[in-house]
Amino acid sequence: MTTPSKDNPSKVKAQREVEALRREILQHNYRYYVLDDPEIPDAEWDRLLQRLRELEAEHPDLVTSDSPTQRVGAAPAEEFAEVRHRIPMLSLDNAFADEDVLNFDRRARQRLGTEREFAYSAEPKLDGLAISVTFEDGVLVRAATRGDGTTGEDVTANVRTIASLPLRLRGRAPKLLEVRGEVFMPIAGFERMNAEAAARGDKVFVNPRNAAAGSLRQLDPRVTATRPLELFAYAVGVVEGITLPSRHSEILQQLRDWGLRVCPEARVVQGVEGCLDYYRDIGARRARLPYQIDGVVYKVDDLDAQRDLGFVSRAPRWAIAHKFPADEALTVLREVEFQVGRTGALTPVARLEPVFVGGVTVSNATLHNMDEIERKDVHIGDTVVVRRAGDVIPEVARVLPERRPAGARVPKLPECCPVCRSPIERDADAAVARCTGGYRCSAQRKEQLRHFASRRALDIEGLGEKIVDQLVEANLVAAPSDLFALDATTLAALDRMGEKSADNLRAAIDRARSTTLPRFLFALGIREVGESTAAALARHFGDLDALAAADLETVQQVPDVGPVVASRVVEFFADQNNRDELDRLRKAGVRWPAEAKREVGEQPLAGLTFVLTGTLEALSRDAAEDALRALGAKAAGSVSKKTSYLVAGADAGSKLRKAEELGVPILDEAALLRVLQTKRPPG
Ligand code: I6G
Repeated sequence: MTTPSKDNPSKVKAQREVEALRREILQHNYRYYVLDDPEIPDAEWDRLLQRLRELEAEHPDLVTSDSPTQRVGAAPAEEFAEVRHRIPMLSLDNAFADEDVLNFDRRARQRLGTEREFAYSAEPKLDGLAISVTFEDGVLVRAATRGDGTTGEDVTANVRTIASLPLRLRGRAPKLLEVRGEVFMPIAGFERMNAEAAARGDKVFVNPRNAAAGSLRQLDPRVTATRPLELFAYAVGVVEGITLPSRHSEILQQLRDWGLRVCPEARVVQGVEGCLDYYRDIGARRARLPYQIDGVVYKVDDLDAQRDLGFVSRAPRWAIAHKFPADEALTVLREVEFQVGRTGALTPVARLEPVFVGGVTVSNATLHNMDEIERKDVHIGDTVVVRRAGDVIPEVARVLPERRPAGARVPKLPECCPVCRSPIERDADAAVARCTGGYRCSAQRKEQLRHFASRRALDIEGLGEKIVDQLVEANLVAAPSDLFALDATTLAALDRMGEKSADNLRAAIDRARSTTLPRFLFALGIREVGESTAAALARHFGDLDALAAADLETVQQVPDVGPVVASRVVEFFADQNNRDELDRLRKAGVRWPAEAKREVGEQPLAGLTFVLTGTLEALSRDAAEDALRALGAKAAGSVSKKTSYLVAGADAGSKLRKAEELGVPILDEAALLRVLQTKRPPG
């Protein structure tokens, strides 16, 4: 709020009127958008806004960023800045059948040792885009897309144009509030917008979700402002300066009181039967809802129970998305082609007569493997059922043999790799066919490079699919070690690469030189060695040379490593090509701190639970949590009496206060680093 200028009575009067108008408009927006109970006609609302515009034009110094006149303020951007989410934006596990929901509920109650049924907060899962919106002292300051869950794009200027989203919260607002929700385009708005675009001869969007995504990624917020976007809030992220209620449903009510829209279908239901009834009810009304949804979400309503349940991998144990059955459509299978993956596995891909299914046009679908082709009795020329569920890759669900034309052919596995012409081998026990070309096959090289650079491996930001294709096709990169020799000039000469992006990619490659042994092992792409096996191998052997020298028996001593995985590991290090590549990577300067070798099963931090909050300087929160877990600790998301230590980085907020209240010992970043280096509990 601006400070009144005491010596100018007309200014003081104008300021009072401006503030009164803003309060009034905020309250009318709340009545209109949140309560769906407008108090005044639209024309009267327009008059209030017009009056505010006039006053602000007369007194430009009274304009504030949260004024309802300032929705389309910013000039077109050149690109979206990155925003790191202080709390990662996770995803939800999916349930496709009632049984999956029953299992979810049973597991959760077992974990908490309770027979009593949970109250669940249930709401539709909108088919839109996840968004994070931050309010400081009640004023909207930032909006970011989910991105990869850790880093999203700053779309503040565009999100500000969503008319129903308040630029200032109603009532007493916390110091800091991050709201999470879904941006979507209601069906009516989507149809109107597409009809107008078609009448102008412009491109139309294929479905409301794509339309919402395209609108949110507009560089010019004036364009976004013309798009009928909406936002439903469904959770909070970072919160400081307020104690939240103890149930999720109460948080939703608090969000409404602040003036945010929450899905009007949100309900509290009792137990798993209540969830399934809710699913059936929403399913029956799905086609009449004014927005597209692809399922419903259930969350354990009690936040203490949520905290105790925690997370598994990257999804909460206290919530699940119950999806509606996939959309299906009929089309004709024109051809079957084979794609080569990172380990040489050939995946048959159906080339289809394009068909509109689940809101998009599908012309390719997976057939998984040769056994599936046989089991489903697929013939080229068949009429097939294509199924698409949400973002999942479309698949050929079944064929209609009664419609099979004369001359339909059974797809044949090629005798040699369609990319490098090396012979094909079929795994003895499995349905998988593989190209034996290894690094000689450019398809395998491309996939291997993508894996090497991926976020959970060496995390080379900017090394996208198209760039990898070009690097391999131009023979600039044959193996991961070649990446480190690329200079910015070479990179800048690639398609879709400006000088700035080339510099950024060069810098990302440089940063990737310093990694950890678990990440490096995972990045090598050894068959059957996923992230957790890589971490177990690193823990057990301590360094790469010891692992490389180990025999089958020794590798099998690693917890959870059986004979198949062990033989893959031993084969990998026995291969001279792999050894040479490891030497080249070392020569290129790729380094990792030595993992202290620990005895089998030794977990020096076992039984301890750490909570990390605030910003860390030396390492990301993800990396710190991984490192703590590798030593046997639990990394939890919220502070409770069960927390052993809170690690507080810069700008730590409510968790720090809660830890102080509960007497939980607090560590700074230096103390955390000591724990990780000495591999001993603090103190
Ligand atoms: O992707 C989501 C859609 C809807 C969600 C979600 C949701 O609640 C209604 N809630 C959470 C906690 C997450 N994703 C991670």
